[in-house]
Amino acid sequence: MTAESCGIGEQRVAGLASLIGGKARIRGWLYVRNTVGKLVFLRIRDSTGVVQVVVKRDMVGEEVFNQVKRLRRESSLMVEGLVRKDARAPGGVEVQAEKVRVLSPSLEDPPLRKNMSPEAVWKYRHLFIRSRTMNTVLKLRSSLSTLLRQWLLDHGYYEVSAPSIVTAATEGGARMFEVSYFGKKAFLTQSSQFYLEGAIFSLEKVFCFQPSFRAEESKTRRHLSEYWHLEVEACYMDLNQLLQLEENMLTEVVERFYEKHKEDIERFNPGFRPFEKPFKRITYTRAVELLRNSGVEIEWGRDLGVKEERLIAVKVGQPVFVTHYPKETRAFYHMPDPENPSVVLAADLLVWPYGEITGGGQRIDDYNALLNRIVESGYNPEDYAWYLDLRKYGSVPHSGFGLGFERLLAHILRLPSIRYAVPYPRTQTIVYP
Ligand code: NSS
Repeated sequence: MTAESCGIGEQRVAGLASLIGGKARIRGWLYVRNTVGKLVFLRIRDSTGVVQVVVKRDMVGEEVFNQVKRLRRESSLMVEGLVRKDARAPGGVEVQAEKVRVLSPSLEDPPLRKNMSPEAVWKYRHLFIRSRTMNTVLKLRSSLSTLLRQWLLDHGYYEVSAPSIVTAATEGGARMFEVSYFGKKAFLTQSSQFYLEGAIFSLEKVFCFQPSFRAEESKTRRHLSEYWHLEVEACYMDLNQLLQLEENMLTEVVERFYEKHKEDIERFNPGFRPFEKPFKRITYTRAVELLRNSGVEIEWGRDLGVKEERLIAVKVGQPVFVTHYPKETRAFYHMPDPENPSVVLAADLLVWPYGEITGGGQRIDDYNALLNRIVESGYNPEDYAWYLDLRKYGSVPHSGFGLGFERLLAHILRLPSIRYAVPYPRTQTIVYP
């Protein structure tokens, strides 16, 4: 019998408040069970919320009542009944069950508790994502990625796909996962940038949103071995225009995201305010001065670590672009500043406490200049022959950036680690489930 044929519309929990006095059928999972005398109170969750269901023996019959009384958490079930107003129940409504069907009883009590150890949280991640907290995080994640995509599509960018299995490093070879590829050595991609650079010569403005892989041996709260990377690349764009693009995209998307999910966001991060334009800007050289004035010992030429990035975000205000990094701290493809070739036209966007959430810059667009940098950086130009081709056939000035999607989400929600911003994290210690 379908829901329609018995005259009862199938409902989601969140929609029950509009059905008070009427009948509904819901399907979901048992969240909490309480027996009080001849009544069993079930809290049932679906993707939209939690509702209380009252089961009475004389309404559902002896057999079903006894089955429900013993039901373990996470059993899946279907309930039909009358929707009643009840100010004490979650969501302000209660369902008085007339019919209960257990779709599949849990075979054991699930290993989910309120205060689980971090080890257990990751070991049972496949079950833990059923929690109300993770349900909200995953919904917000889906919404934020949609808004970012939509913004880029609305601004004339095409989404392209890039391979995950590649033959060369973009960000330094030591941090690559090696794969055996039909007897040859290949790697999981660190960034799709080079493939996007290839695509601009066809589409001019492109982006991709897909995983990047980093074999970094770091157990910090801001590193994943596999993270979702939003990368954007466009023709005829210089560093200033790139920063403008990042600023516009992030302020508009985050504002829209905040408006749409204010209540949820504030529950995670009561102090959150959307980004405001213009973002602060500071050169690397000025940042070093500022750090030194704050008592940090740092040599000019050394890359900034997370502690330094945080301090800059606090001192200058956030978000802040740090620009014009020393050439040696950045990958070979960055364009040297014509006015001071010891620094490159690159910029990282820093926030507190995660530090860098985007990294990007203007690319070297001259064939010989790129070839020289590849050699100077100790790479084999043959490994980059196709990338060099992009400078051989109709090169144009161009720029792009990459955004660590989990870092942005974790920043907005103030999650304790970016691991919580992804359903199934991959880190140095987590590769299961
Ligand atoms: O290494 S990046 O700084 N830059 C690139 O990969 C460029 N090829 C991107 C481009 O211009 N198309 O990484 C970009 C961002 C960085 O700012 C972080 O927010 C994020 O990617 N990122 C990470 N997120 C999570 N975990 C790890 N390990 C990680 N590494 C970088």
